[in-house]
Amino acid sequence: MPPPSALAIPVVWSQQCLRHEPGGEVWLGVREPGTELPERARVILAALRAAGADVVPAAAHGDEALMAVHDGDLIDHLRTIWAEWEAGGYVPEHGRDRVVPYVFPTAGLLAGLPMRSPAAAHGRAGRFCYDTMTLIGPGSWAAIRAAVDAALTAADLVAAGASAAYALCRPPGHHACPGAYGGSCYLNNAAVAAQALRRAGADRVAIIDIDAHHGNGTQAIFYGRPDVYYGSLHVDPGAGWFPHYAGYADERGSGAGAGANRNLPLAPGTDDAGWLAALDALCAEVARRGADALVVSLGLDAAVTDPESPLRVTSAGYRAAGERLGRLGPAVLIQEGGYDLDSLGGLTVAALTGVAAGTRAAGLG
Ligand code: SP5
Ligand code: ZN
Repeated sequence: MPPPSALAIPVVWSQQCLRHEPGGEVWLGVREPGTELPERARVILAALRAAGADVVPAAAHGDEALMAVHDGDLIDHLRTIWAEWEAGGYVPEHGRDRVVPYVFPTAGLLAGLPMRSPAAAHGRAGRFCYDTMTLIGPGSWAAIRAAVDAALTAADLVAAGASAAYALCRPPGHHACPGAYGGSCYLNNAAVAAQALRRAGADRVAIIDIDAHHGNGTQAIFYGRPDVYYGSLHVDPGAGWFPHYAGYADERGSGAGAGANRNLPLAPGTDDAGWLAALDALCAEVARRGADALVVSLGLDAAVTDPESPLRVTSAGYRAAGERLGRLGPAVLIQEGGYDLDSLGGLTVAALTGVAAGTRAAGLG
């Protein structure tokens, strides 16, 4: 028996998630060291182990849920582009040791022409990647796919009756769209988990995204669907923040999905009080609409210590958020962003400790 103080939420993990080494990110034309590092997963795992959490290995899953949320040609591209890059000689001939695009087939470039599949790997890269910050190297695919398996394993645990399960996904996923990747994300782990819960029998799934950035990929995947609600609190893209083109309050879903999307953009500098008030509004909407299961995109980058966002949430704020989310229902928690290596472990433990308290208070487990 673990001590009663042990963190009672299983942590799903695969060592493969360490194999993605982006090797930096090209920001405004210059390659920088980047912040989405393997060390992020190491510090989170160490903190959760120290808090007494059980670590469960990610189990291999088939592609069914993945294929339901992403285009097959994006998945094929991610699976094969590194081998093609290597075979194409980009490393020895040009000194390019990662896949990074340079031409993007924007709506303006195509101007009505059909999408092509460029012959050159360096031309094709921009068909699927929408920024220059999301590089691919030799171990990337193994990690990308392992992160999906971790999300699916956590969804299995909740579908089988666990009150909560956390997947330590790396790379993160919420910026990955049906047919495009970016924002340090490749495949959308949270969307795959939500889809798996639907297949396991949940009629209505709610995704709440508390990463500091808007989850434009998750929004895009479910924008026209009424069965998966997406709600996000994030730094206001209109104030100049990534992803710049999505995350505005007037994006409410389309067609059958109208009303099932909610964005609460927050001013830079928002602290615990403002952030939790926004979260309360999202939680109230989910409770009002009803949901059979919850997926949480758990980014820790809203923290005051984080270098990638101007939000000012404390560790106590994350614990309080976890408690609110835990009260809402059985929850699959998916690791998203969070980049300050010194505080990241403690923030994750705080959030999950709150979730465990919330599920206990709600009598869920
Ligand atoms: C999952 C997640 O949190 N993705 C965040 C991606 C947003 N990255 C935006 C990066 C903007 C440029 N970073 C500035 C680096 C300056 N040295
Ligand atoms: Zn983020």
